[in-house]
Amino acid sequence: MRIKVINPNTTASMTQTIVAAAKAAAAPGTEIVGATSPTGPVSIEGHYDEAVSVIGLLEEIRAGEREGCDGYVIACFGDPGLLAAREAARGPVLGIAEAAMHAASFVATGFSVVTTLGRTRIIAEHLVHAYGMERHCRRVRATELAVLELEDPASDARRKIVDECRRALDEDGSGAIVLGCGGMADLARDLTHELGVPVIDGVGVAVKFIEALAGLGINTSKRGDLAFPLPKPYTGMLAGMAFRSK
Ligand code: 5HY
Repeated sequence: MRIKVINPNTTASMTQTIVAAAKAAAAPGTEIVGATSPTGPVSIEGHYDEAVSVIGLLEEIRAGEREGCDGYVIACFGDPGLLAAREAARGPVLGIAEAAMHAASFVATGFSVVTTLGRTRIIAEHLVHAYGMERHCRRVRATELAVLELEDPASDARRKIVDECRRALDEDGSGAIVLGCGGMADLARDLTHELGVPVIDGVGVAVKFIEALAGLGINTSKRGDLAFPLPKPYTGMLAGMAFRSK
């Protein structure tokens, strides 16, 4: 099985962190193909960044269809372009927010999300509602760390994340933590041990969920809204994004 793990921001070093977590989770025989978006923002920290990042993401999905990929992981906590990616793909496509929230709901009656900047909190809160996780998500918390500070040793990121996780466990009545950024993927196992509760990274979970779905031959439905996009002319700088009939 070949699973493509796509980092929708353009920071290749963050893709390395994400791919390492995906490979650590993958079963023997599962090939992980890592990809960094070829165009767009170095980090996604708001609605505009997210909207622009979707083009590069869809380019990687379309390339994956040519490369014979069986499934896809969107490794950004806003799950940007998830439904558009499902239209373009035959196999299952999972966003790390959706995957992590569902996994958390299997192991705790309440979880908190710990994410980066406060301005992105609303994006995660919208996803909590979109995925029907209101009854499980106690709170979305921000560390006020910029996404790229996660890679900066001088930012003291790990301590700030641990402190926010502890506040979530003490104040929100949560039994699990969902890490709110692909760039935090390398922290899950370590923080689970340190905090004594499930600390969930959506990259690893999404890989396992796709192995389960694709392994059972469960692909994205091509009936209705997730059918392949209708072939039509596109004009201007995105003319090449037009779909041709299958
Ligand atoms: C992410 N941004 O996972 C999100 C995190 C966030 O570039 N990768 C990003 O802050 O929403």
